[in-house]
Amino acid sequence: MTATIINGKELAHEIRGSMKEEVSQLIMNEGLTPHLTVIIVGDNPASKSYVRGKQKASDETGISSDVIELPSSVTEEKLLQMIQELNNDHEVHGILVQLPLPDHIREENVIVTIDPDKDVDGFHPINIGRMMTGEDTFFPCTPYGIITMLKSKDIQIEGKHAVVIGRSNIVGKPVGQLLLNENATVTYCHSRTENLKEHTTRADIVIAAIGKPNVITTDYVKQGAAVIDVGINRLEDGSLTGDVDFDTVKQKASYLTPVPKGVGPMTITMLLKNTIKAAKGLSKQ
Ligand code: L34
Repeated sequence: MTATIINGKELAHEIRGSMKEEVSQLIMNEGLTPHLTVIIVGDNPASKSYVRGKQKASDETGISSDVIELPSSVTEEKLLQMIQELNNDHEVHGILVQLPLPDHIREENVIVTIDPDKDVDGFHPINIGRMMTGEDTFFPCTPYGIITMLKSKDIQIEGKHAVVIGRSNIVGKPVGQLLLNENATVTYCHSRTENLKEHTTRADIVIAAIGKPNVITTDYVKQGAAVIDVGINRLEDGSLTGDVDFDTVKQKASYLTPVPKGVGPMTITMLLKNTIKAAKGLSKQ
């Protein structure tokens, strides 16, 4: 068996095409241009590249955006104050603070300062709570992109066993919750899990969000499983690779996502989707 490759870049383009339509309708009919403000602190090259991707994708779909670049020496107080100003700015619909932040800034303080109705990352505890209780809200972009990829191929989630490897607040935990909301049976595995293979080889759907290059080899995967690779590992030669050993797992899985051109472009697309939702007014949906 050779897996069907789910090309996130192509799917992202398709979805952005219909979003572009939706945005131009919003502009024409309601005079409303969705606006996203991204804050980036410091000069982490990977963060800069992702933020450029977000700007480019916003432009493509007619969403207006701006990026506030702050030096890594910025104080937490100053950053929180800037977020407050954006909360009060009626022209800003979505606010995103690119992570990771420098060590002297407490991420959790930043996240709770963003107005939940502008929290297009879906990281605010209020929005996480809404997601857990099954309400509509801003879903975290990477998990939302993963669910969208599975659905784009009509991969059955309901009743299936999904194994999530990784338990970060931005990927592992929320993707497990979204899979549960779709009626999957969910197992969370992580760095302290004993006998990892025993869990992953029982999975119909594997979500690999470990952060180590090519560690998920064929002996972790059941024949015919759908495998989603969330890893973005940069090798010494500058190339990107996922957590999954693509060339071998492709021979065993039914579906597989590549890196690059897999989950990454979908993360950005779901951010745009959330920004449109924010512009329309989350509570008015
Ligand atoms: N606040 N911080 C906040 N929100 C997020 O949603 C993110 N994330 C993660 C890191 N920090 C964040 C992103 O934007 C990861 N991430 C992200 C976004 C886009 C891509 C990868 C990660 C992406 O487009 N990847 C391309 C390759 C890009 C390259 O070559 O550098 C791909 O095809 O996978």
